[in-house]
Amino acid sequence: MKVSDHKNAQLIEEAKATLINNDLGGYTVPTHGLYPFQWNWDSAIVALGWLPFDEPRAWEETTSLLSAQWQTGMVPHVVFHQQSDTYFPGPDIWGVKNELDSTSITQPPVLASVIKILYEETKDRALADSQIKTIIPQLIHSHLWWYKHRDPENTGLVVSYHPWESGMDNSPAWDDALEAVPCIDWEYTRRDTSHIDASERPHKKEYDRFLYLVDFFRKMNFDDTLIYQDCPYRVNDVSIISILHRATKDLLWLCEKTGVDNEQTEYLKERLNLTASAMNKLWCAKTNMFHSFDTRSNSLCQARTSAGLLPFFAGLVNEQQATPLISVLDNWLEHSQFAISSTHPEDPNYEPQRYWRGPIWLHVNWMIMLGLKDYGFSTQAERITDGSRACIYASGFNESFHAETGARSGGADFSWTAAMGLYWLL
Ligand code: 9WN
Repeated sequence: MKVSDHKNAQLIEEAKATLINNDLGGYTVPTHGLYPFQWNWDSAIVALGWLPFDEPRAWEETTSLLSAQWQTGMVPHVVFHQQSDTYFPGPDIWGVKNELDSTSITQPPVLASVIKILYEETKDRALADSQIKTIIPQLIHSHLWWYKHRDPENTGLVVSYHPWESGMDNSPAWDDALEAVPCIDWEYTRRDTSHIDASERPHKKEYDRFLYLVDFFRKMNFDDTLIYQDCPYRVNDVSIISILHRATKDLLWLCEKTGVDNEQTEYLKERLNLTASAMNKLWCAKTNMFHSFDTRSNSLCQARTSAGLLPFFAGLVNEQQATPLISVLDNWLEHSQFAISSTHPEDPNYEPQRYWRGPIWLHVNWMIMLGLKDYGFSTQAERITDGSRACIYASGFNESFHAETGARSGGADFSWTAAMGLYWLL
C-alpha cells in the first residue's frame, strides 16, 4: 500500500521536523523527556535520516558520538552531553569519570555500516573524504576493542554484559540469564514510567538487575578483564554478533577504498573467519532459528526473537540454514499485516505491546530486509518494507509499534523511526 504523493510529502516534512526538533546541536536525542541524551545505535540510524537533506549534519551525528570513544576503543551506549533529570539512571549512578560523561557499556555497533552508506551515497565527495580520514581509525579502534576485549579467548563470538548493550532491553531472550543476576539492595525512582505507561515498559524485577549490573561495573573499576571473569550476566548476543560482523565487513570495504591495509585490517579479516566458523553454536535445529547463548549456564537462550534473523544481515546464514529460516520468517509474517515483531507471535513470552517482547522496531526490520535482499529473498524483503511503511501510515513516527495493530508504542516523535522514514520508506 502507498499513500498519495501529497500525503507522502507531508510525512517527509513531519519526519524532517522530528529530527530538527530533536537536534540538540551536533547530536539528536531519541525523543525529548524519555531519552534526553545521545544513544549509540540511535545516532547511527539517525545519521541516515539526516543524509538526504543535510549531509554535514549526518556526518556530525557520527563524529559527536565518536567524540565520546573511550581510550580502550569502546564507544559508549549513552553520552551525557548535558545534564537532564528526566531520565534514570544518569551519570552519577554510572560513575564514569571521563572528559565526556557516558555510560560504561556499549550498544550494537551498526555505525561502520552506516558510515559506508554515507560514504557511498554522498553528494559532497570532498566532505566525505575529509570526514572518513579521522573516522576510519576510530572505527578500527572500536572494532579491535570488540574482538580483543569482548572475546579474549578467541571463541569467535563476542560477549555482552548487559541487556542494555543489546539495545533490546527486556527481550524474553534475556529472561533466564537475567534471573541469575542478583537484585540491587537500594531504593530508586524510575523516570521512564512517568513518560510512558508501565504496560509498555520493562518490569521492576528487570530494572533491579539492570541496576545491579551498573553497580557491578563501577565496583570493578570498569576493568574489561575483571568484568569478563566475574560478570554474572555474560551472553553471546546473536544480534550484536551479526551487526558487528556486517559492520566489520563494511569497515574493511571502507579501508580498501581508502588504501588502509595493515596488521589491524589483517587481524579484522581473521576475526571474520573465526566468527563464521563459530556460528553453528547459535543455531537451533528444533526452532530452525539462531538464538543467543548464555555463557554462564552454557545454554541457548530459549525465546524466538527477531535477533535470530539478523544473521541474514551479516551474511552468516549458510545454505542448509537459509531455507528453514525463511520458512520461520514466512510463518512469522502471516501473523500480521505489519512487519517483523521483536518476539515471534507464537513464543510463550510474546507480549505485543511491551517494548522488546513484541512490538515492531523499524531499524531492526531495515537490517533484516537488507540481509534478505543480499540473499536474493526479494519477496520477503518487499513484504517487510511494505509492512514497515504501513506502521508509519497507521500511526506516525513512534519509538516502536504494537505488533498486531501497528498502533503507537513507546515514545512519540521518535528520531530513529523518522530517520527510517526519510532514508528507507517514504
Ligand atoms: C536504555 C534509546 C534507547 C534505545 C534502546 C531502547 C531504549 C534505554 C531505556 O532506548 O533503551 O538504553 O532506558 O529504555 O531499548 O534500544 O537505544 O532510544
